[in-house]
Amino acid sequence: VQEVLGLPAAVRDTARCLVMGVVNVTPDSFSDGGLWLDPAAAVAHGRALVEEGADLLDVGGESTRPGAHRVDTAEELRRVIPVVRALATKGAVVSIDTMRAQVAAAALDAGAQVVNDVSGGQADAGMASLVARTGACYIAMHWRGHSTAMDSLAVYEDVVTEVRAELAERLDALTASGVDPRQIILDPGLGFAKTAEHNWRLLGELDALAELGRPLLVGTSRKRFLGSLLAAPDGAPRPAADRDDATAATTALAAAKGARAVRVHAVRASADAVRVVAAAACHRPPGERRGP
Ligand code: PMM
Repeated sequence: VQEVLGLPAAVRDTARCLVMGVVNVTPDSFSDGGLWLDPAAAVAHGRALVEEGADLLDVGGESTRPGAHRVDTAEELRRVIPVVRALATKGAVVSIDTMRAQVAAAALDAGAQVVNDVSGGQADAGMASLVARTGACYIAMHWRGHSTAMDSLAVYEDVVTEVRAELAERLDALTASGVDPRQIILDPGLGFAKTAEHNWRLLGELDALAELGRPLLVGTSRKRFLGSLLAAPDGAPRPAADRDDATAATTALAAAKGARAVRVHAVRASADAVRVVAAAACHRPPGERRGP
């Protein structure tokens, strides 16, 4: 297992693909908006995800669905900090899904151990120095702009080459700001300035991104490309809440390609899938064992 600084030992030493369960404390996330806005409900949901096999929980207070408008910092803090504190106090490994250094700092103070920044440090100039100073594990996602603009930014000559180059630039910029590269997990950012075609290419060519030398986290859960794949005969996309079986299938694909972690809303099936992949990997003939 590639070393990741800032992760607690229990997670760091788990060799199989890790499962990150999503706790969205938002009124407007595309698949579960409004369900866990009440802090007590969010905390209960997080604990249920741990029971189902989540290795860590990703708490977010700002929706990043295409077209979403930003919430202000005070509101984001109000949503996430009590939930982070309660889950961390109960022993969960908590990741804070935020683009804001101020929110990340408050969450780390409240017990979070991972910062998941969908902007990879581009939305807030203070993020890299916070991560450098605290030594926290940092998930840097491929990102080309805020949700209001992202569909128009989904233009690539060759998506794998360009995402790889743009993630390499992020790695360099973060490292130049004092972040230890061993703190960083990279994420291709499926669905963020990506069409369905782009998402499938990236999922199929994770090995090209792994060449950057850092572990990868992949987020496919309930995303639009699964809705369109599974559309009804009349063309209506499969509703978000009915995309969990397909999500588990993508978890198996990502884990088999060596992803270090997946980020999912429905944990149980993906927790099973990563174990299936790990068992299959260790029963390959000697010499062929690699990956997860
Ligand atoms: N996707 C969403 C939110 N946060 N973070 C990472 N690192 N990777 C992702 O793919 C990702 C993310 C969007 O999904 P949501 O609205 O269901 O949380």
